[in-house]
Amino acid sequence: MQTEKEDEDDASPEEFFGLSDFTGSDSDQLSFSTGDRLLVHARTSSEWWWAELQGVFGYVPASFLHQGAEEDDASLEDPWQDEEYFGSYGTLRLHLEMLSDRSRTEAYRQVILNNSSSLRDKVLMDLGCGTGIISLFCARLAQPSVVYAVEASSMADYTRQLVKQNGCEAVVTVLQGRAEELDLPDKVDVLVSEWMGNCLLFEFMVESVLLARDRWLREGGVMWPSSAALTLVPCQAHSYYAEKMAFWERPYGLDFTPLQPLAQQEFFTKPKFSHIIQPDDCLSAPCDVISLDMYTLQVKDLEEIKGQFQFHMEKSGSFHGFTAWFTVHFESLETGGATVELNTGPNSEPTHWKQTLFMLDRPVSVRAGDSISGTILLSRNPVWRRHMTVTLQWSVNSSTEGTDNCQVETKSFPMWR
Ligand code: 6LC
Repeated sequence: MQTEKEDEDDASPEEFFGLSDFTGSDSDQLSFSTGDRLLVHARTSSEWWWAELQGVFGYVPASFLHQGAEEDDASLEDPWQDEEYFGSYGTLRLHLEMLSDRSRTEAYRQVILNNSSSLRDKVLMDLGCGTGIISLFCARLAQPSVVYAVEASSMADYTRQLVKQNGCEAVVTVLQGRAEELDLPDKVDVLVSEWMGNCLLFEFMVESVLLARDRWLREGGVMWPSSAALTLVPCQAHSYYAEKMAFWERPYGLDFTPLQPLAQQEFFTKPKFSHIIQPDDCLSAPCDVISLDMYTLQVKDLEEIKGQFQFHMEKSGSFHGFTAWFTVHFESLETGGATVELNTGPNSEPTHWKQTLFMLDRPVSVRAGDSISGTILLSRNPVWRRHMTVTLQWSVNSSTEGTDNCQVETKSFPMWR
């Protein structure tokens, strides 16, 4: 054992290369460019390593580095993981989940129905049409001249059959392929898509939508959804905490607390998808932290999206973490028509997205009147383009104790790499 430890300490630094440019945000961090050769002296944590670049030392984000100048795993594998991604949409499981989600599917149906007269003779694109439900709603509930139903997965074969089976083949044209490689005879008047992932952006299908907008939406055309927002709330999560963390305190009358650091690492490092937050577990009113305008949003804006929050506790309780969800809006094309909203939050019908829970390492007691302020940062993974890291930074300001106790905490949650 002793010799192994010594070997580790004496280990010479490992050579890594910059995968993309990184600009350090403080003097402890080392800035570098794509292709720079760095020497990693210590893998301090799973995310931050202590490294050297031309004699200068600092922390670097592990996800921005790769070993071996050319043959890195991302270049062997596709950074979009399209084979796996479109492979999974080639089976029924996800389509069943999406179609069974009534709030989601009904929201799109309502949009078409509310705008049916404005859609008359229009050219539409349904990007990522899956089984073609939105395109079929368009053909059945309105009279567009054509609907281009674009689908990259092998489901497109079946979608074509479904279009025929439902007598919509004169209007709906199914195009199998990636929207990025599409060729159309004309631009479209309306670009409709259901692109939202967990925590709004996960999967980054939104990039395909933005590229299609820039290439295929005519001047003055319509985007559905037209805008999107990410909402956050500080919350309690007693039962999840009890199930994954408090459990180790006294199972079968024994003390298993030495496993708690492991539990924290295993259960609280990544966010919990598919959380259902009870309105009662919200400690304050929620706050929109990020708003996206689907007309002006640019692909490059997706690399880093920042938001701010300030919450005022409405009740006392245990602050276990933050819960996030999103809302999208569909503008009306009819004069005086109402906007349609698809809200995936705790006060709306549950959807297949449910909510996303970000657990703190340890709960903090808060009292009514306290406030929690801070920032959220969504950083897209520089390599794995469908993934991102959510970094939360916050401080709790007590209403009863002095103002000198507001320590700033920070935690980064990879989703998934
Ligand atoms: C819905 C995703 C659907 O859109 C799924 O059927 C997938 O194969 C398709 N899709 C995704 N990206 C593209 C693209 N670039 N070109 C063509 N089809 C695409 C995702 N919905 C939720 N996550 N809810």
